Amino acid sequence: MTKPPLTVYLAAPRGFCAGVDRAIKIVEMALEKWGAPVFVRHEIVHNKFVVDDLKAKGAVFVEELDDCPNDRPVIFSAHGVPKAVPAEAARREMIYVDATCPLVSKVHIEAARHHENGLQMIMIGHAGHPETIGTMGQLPEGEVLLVETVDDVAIVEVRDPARLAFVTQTTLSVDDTADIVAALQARFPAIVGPHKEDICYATTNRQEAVKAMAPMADAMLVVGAPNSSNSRRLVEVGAKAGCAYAQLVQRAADIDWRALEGIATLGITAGASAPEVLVNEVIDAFRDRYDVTVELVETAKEDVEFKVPRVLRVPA
Ligand code: 0CM
Ligand code: SF4
Repeated sequence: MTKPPLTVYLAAPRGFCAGVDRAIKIVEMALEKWGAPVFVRHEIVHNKFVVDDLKAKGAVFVEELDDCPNDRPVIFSAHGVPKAVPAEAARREMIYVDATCPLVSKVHIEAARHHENGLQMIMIGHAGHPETIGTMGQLPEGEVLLVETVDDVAIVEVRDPARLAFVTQTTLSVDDTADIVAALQARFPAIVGPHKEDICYATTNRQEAVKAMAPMADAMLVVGAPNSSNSRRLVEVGAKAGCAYAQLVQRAADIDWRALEGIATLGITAGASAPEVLVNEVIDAFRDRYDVTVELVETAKEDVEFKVPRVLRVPA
């Protein structure tokens, strides 16, 4: 039986970013250095496949430091942690390694600097996301106000409108965040902040590629996890850019074949925490059913790399 033709538009850049790559390597290095078990506070990156692979090598994933014994090393995830977490680990004399992405650490430093200058902080982010919890946790309780939407900006109660600064989560929608920043600047003209926002290069580039790909595709799949903020934003960006069906899939088994009946073009991308093997698994599943031609939709080239410490040092 002949297979129907399908053009697959493959977004570039897609998949692993420099921060994810570094965080995974840090866990692997810790396992080599200290042997199993090594504890990891929170999923090192938001991907079950990555986590399961590290579990098989001897990593133990927990949500809180309280769930770790004193005498085994613990690694903090790429999303960052409140200041109280390393402080507690030090108090318990634990070996800990911080795998926070340097681009998240940069936001932590910004927030601390504004606070030292006497400015009240507003964070644009999603409530409950570990990165938001980590960034807000750089300052004393109650010092950072969270806004999630333009509507929140209208009701946020600040100490002094003349002494304000903002930071953002790194994995937000570029367009939605621009609207929130504009609303903040309209209500608080003196507010201080980054040039645009703190969204990272990887988030920005993956959204740009989706914007180029989505209008050409009958349907679009984003390989990524439901708890991955940057992956979920890619689905939203795809739908907003005009793709009639944009869906998140963790791997090939999640594909809803019935929903895809009759398509002639398909866009595929992957969140910053999704390994390329899962992208290939999804493409292969389409090859089983269609005569697939792959076309790359490349909107940027990335060469960002973050150094992994050569030796994992135990904090003094
Ligand atoms: O922040 P997000 O939920 O997108 O995390 P992730 O693990 O899916 O992606 C990488 C990162 C960071 C910080
Ligand atoms: Fe760092 Fe951005 Fe990757 Fe998050 S998505 S780990 S901020 S490079």
